[in-house]
Amino acid sequence: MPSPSPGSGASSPLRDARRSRFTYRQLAQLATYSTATPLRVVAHIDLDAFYAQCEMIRLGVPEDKPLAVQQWQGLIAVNYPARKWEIGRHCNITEAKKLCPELIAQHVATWREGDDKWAYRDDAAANIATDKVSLDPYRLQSRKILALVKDSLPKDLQKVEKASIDEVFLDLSAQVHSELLRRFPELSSPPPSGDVAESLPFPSAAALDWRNDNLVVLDEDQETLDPDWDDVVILLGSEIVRGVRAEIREKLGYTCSAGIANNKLVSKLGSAFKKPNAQTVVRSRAVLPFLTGIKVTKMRNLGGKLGDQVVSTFGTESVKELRDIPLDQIKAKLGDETAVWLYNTIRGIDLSEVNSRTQIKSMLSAKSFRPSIKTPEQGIKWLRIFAGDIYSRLVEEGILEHKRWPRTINLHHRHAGQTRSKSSSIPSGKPLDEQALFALAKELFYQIIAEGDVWPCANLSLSVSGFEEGVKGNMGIGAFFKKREETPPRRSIDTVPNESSIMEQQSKKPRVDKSSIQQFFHKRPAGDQGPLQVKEHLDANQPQPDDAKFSWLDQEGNDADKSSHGVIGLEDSAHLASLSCPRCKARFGDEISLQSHQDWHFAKDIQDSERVKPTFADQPATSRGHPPKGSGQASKRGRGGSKLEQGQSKLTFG
Ligand code: TTP
Ligand code: CA
Ligand code: CA
Repeated sequence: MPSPSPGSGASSPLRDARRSRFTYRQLAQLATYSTATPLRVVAHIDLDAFYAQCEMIRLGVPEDKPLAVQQWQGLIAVNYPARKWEIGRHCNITEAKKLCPELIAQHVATWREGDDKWAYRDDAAANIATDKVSLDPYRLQSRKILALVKDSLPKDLQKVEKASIDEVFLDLSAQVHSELLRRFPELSSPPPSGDVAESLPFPSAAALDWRNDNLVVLDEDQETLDPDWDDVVILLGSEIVRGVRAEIREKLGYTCSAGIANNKLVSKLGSAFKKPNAQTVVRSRAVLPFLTGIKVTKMRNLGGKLGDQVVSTFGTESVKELRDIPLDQIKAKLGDETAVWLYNTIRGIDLSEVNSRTQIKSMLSAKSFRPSIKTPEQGIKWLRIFAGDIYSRLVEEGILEHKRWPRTINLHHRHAGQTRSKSSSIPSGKPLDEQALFALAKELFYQIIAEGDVWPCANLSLSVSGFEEGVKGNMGIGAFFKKREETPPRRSIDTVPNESSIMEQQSKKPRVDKSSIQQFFHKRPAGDQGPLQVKEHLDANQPQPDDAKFSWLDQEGNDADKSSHGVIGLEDSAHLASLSCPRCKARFGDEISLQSHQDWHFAKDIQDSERVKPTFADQPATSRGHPPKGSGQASKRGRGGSKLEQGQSKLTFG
């Protein structure tokens, strides 16, 4: 970490008669990543136009050239040069090319029915019926970036949470604590009174050098307050983040944006505040003014139904106005738990932990068919691809080293708006490879077919779940198999996903205020089949998945309804007006693009809501907030890791 410039940085202690607002205890808590200390430092890093940067780096495209990543006729990522031409995710490819004829449009890589590996194909856009999007290239880059972030932080003082394919949270508290004691040795002495509740001496640094950080500007009277330790720690955090970003840039070529604050909620809003290639520091004194400028519906978990309900109930989107409403009044409308959570959120209070042990809990590979498929042979071809896709991610999860192992395999089949599902235990005692997965999938498929009335089929999804930890320490492979054999395998359990099965899974959760939370959780609009399937894979009891939900992005929608949607012509402005995302109001040129985008929100919701849960559960009941589950649109497409380090995953077709 660079040292601060003499005289202007966070250094040069001189005793000051004043006392800090912070105590010795709060300082000490930094070293243990306590969420209770107001001095904690959390950063959120988000890659700029991520898929677009991946393609630019892969193709060696100069940085100033406009480039977009195409999925069928839509765009899923647009680089910043192209954004200058007013190209965005709302554009379809024709519209984008009209706006900027020089636009480089790179279609995402795809698997193709009957082919044994994913590839970048010139004709992918025209082959929605036979191709399935592969996000493996982006997962690979994502992993490289994550590994570099971890490498650039001290091994024993890091807490890194992968928050999505292109985001991480860092809890920098322990590293900052250590750096603080190094630069301000007087802080190492015990409190003179021996009482850890004693206030710290006031920091001597009168002015902090924020370099080119984007600082949230405050009223003059707040700015004239001398910096206290909360300002000093966040400056140290910001220096660390600058270093991490520089590493990513130098070693891998990517630019990213970051937010630094004292919790996840505010750091995430901070990283989005200024893009690209910028970092925004939100000091604790700036939190309230910072949030005042943000609409409540832009806040985490408030992008969906819950946010809409808040706006309609209280008649405002303004965080500032919502803050004027007394807690009791919010409780009366939203129930105690949601009210407390909302009350805290609009004040920038978030005690959720940065969780470095997030684990994938299910993996899913799926395809919606447009047109629907009509024969078992067609289905089998896709099952092969799914088995290969899932297996490569299992390898990444450490299945070859027996680190983690799924216990259940599940196949969903959609016909005439109805989803059928079969699952079975994955037999123990022999290695689980791609062929074994394929064989299990076929078995389930034949069981479904045997029930009759299954064609045409609009969607197939294969998933594995129920991960177990494998061998630890010196246990040999024999011990591993023995252990597994002790558990009798479950076979062929019929499960028809429906609201009740979802409720069952939900009901395993620690009890929460049903009236308030669950109503935001499951229901999607009638007739929308997608989420039902998705929720089938939702197990709120499990630890948070990794970027699993991003698999949702490669499902080409997974919505049977889509097979009937045509792409809507640009000139059809009446349709266009209706093709806007109800969440973020982004507009789309066709329904498939809109659906892909909504799927993305959907996946993010689950991810966000799952991530906040453990901390809420840890809190005392009285102060417990809650993650308003998915804001009514939650779903999860299980999927997770990704594939082998080098190149492409090979599928052996037999
Ligand atoms: P984002 O981080 O939301 O966006 P971005 O990285 O493209 O751009 P920004 O600079 O504003 O952060 O999403 C990360 C990747 O996820 C994005 O590059 C492509 C993918 N994605 C989709 O596939 N569909 C979507 O609707 C969205 C929002 C993202
Ligand atoms: Ca991004
Ligand atoms: Ca992101």
